[in-house]
Amino acid sequence: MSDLEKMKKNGGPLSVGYTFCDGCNEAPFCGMKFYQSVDGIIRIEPWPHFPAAPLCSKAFATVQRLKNPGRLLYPLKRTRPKDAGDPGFTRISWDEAYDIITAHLQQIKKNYSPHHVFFYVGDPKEPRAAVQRLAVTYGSANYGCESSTACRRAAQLAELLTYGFPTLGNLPTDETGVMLIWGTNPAHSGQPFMCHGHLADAKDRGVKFIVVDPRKTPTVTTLADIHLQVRPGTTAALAAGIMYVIFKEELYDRSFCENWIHGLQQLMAYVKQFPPERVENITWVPARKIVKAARLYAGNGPGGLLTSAQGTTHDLNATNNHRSLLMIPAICGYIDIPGGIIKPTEPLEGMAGPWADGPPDFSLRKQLLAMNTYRLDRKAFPLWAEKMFEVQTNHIVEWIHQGKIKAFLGWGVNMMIWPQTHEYQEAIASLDFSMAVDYFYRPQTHRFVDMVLPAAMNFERLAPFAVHGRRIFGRTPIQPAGEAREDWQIALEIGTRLGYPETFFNGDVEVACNNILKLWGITYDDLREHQEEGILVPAKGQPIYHKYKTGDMRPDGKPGFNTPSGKIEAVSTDLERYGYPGLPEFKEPMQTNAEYPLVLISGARVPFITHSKWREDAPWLLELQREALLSIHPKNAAENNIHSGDMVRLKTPFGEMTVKATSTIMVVAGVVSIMHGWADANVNELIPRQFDPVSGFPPYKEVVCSVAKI
Ligand SMILES: Nc1nc2c(c(=O)[nH]1)N[C@H]1C(S)=C(S)[C@@H](COP(=O)(O)OP(=O)(O)OC[C@H]3O[C@@H](n4cnc5c(=O)[nH]c(N)nc54)[C@H](O)[C@@H]3O)O[C@H]1N2
Ligand SMILES: Nc1nc2c(c(=O)[nH]1)N[C@H]1C(S)=C(S)[C@@H](COP(=O)(O)OP(=O)(O)OC[C@H]3O[C@@H](n4cnc5c(=O)[nH]c(N)nc54)[C@H](O)[C@@H]3O)O[C@H]1N2
Ligand code: SF4
Ligand SMILES: [Mo]
Repeated sequence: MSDLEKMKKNGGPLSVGYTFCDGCNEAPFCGMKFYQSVDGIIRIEPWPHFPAAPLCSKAFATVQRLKNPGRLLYPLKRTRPKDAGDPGFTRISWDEAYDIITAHLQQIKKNYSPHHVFFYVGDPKEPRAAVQRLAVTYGSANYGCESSTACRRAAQLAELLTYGFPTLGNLPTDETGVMLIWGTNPAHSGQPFMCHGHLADAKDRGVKFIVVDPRKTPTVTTLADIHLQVRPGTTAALAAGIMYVIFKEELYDRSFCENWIHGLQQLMAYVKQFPPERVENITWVPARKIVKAARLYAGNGPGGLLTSAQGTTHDLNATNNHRSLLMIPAICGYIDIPGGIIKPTEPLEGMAGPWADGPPDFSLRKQLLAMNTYRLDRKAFPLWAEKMFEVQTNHIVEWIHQGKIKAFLGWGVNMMIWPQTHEYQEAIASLDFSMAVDYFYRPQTHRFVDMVLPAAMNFERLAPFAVHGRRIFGRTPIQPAGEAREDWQIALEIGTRLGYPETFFNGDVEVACNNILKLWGITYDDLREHQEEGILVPAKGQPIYHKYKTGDMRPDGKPGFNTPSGKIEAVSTDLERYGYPGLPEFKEPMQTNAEYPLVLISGARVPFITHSKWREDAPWLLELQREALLSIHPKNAAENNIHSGDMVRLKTPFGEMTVKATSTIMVVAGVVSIMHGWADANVNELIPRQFDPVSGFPPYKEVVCSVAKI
């Protein structure tokens, strides 16, 4: 008897359904199977056959979130002025909401230009393809997202400049001898089975691990043979020190380097300035450990890499820090070999990068490119604007004050993402019109907008479907609560009302999904027919390696890497073209001093919180941590007479706040760490509006600070 039959027999659930978890904003997501009775969804479990299976605490909490009585259920319109304190939001109909939005969009287009409307999607990535289509069709080049503000894109830019293809590294394979894990803690931030479980299996197989992190994370304690407990923001110096040893001891892959690295001699000359003893002074990592790590990595190939979307790019040297660590596997010749860093041979045709961004034809990438000259970030971050589809949003304050933006349309917006948050809140509040689509009313964001629209949750939506490798899965939504609508539906309906019913499929999300699925000759009905196992779009052949030799790395089919020189670029010709230094140079991070003796890492993930989400959304999770906690090393705690549970004043040169401290050896002495996203302890008010000159990223993990008991 199946589980379902057993439950039915006991008067249990009546139907099963399938959806994806959106708990950590990952896309692709983890699959969940749910059981529904007359009381709604009463049970979830991992979706059998789904590639990302065991679910974490957040996935189970999505059931409590679904039933949360505090959910947004109707469109809301502001009735009081922005400075009134209480916005006086009142319920309106969807018709009225759309009338207001389209009237503003049409007027701004007429009086200014379509580029004066800024379209934005936060970290919840599912709305992206539809919103990008909306922005481009309306005619705005100014579409940005959380990834182009503070997350994946700076690392991606570094990868494109250096390797010519995007990669955060790979999970180890049977061939891998050693892994370099740099600035990521997948034990807390990654999908449980997809990531940390695979690493633990590799450890059992005998793969060696080097983990670089200022904190003693569970990734360190479960995996590391060598832990390099680095001073935050000094990646380029540590990487140079490791390369110093690899070159000096001739452990590098000479033939690969000579044939495939552009600027090899300059790199060798540059890293000569970084003997391990000097690097120890800069990075706090003992010289002997640097030597040991270099020998372990270069001597036990093939070596893999796993690095972060953000651990090494939240500082003022973001691009070069990330570029420098990418050069370590490169000089060892670990690129595109079995067990090393691999560019997929046949990614699903039609996909450009992460699935959430949608296929180029659907997201209208060509049209977006054609409008490139109207992008607001071109002046401040020209190389970024050339390489990245999304606008770097951190200068939005200036653009609003200069009258270059008149309206802001956002899905999944959290204004606390920005450093000196209040400046963004005030700027967005001053616009002619702004709106945000969300699950909950978030005062820290919604107090500053004109309209808040209710989004259907993961169980309640059909779009988007999921793509894992070459396998595609659909879902079976339940009726949304109240008048909540799918993110895609909202974007498609706005587009339809703007006068483009065909482009927006008359607001029908299934027709929109079918428009994409036809790329692979299937429909949503086919996905329903193959509900549990999904549909595999077969590859034409076996994976191939050394694609830089075969011409499979470049769109023009010529041998080499997809960079201007055709080689991995130690010296980036693109950076030089824009007047930046070509080498991944080290830049001293902010200096501690008597007033600010500690370094602040903000945003190290905890397993049961995602950014600004998951506090009151699901009280089950709130039980695990009720308030913001500042981790401080016992030595620093003792120096300041601080005990776990004490309230302390955390101060940087840019702001201060009160927070509870916890004394732990998880952080290295000299560093304190706190999660971002707490509305009543928003650490980003303590971060300055200073930016890496290439990527425009803020220094979330670099700022100096002091901590005093109150
Ligand atoms: N100090 C510091 N700041 C950081 C970071 C750090 O490490 N340190 N990390 C940065 C990084 S990497 C990231 S990715 C960003 C986080 O990016 P944010 O965009 O801040 O992410 P969230 O807070 O998860 O989500 C934003 C809002 O989306 C809503 N939401 C959730 N799901 C959906 C959905 O499906 N549809 C809609 N319409 N709304 C939804 C949530 O309720 C929430 O209000 O923060 C960045 N900021
Ligand atoms: N539970 C949960 N999961 C999440 C998220 C979440 O908010 N909660 N967010 C999702 C998102 S949007 C993202 S981008 C990913 C992020 O995923 P990860 O990048 O793995 O995030 P963290 O777990 O914070 O790991 C980053 C590590 O970098 C370290 N670090 C800080 N500064 C430096 C430095 O200068 N050098 C080095 N080497 N390390 C440094 C920190 O101590 C931290 O342990 O997680 C995703 N998954
Ligand atoms: S790792 Fe957890 S929160 Fe993230 S998608 Fe999977 S189950 Fe959901
Ligand atoms: Mo992120």
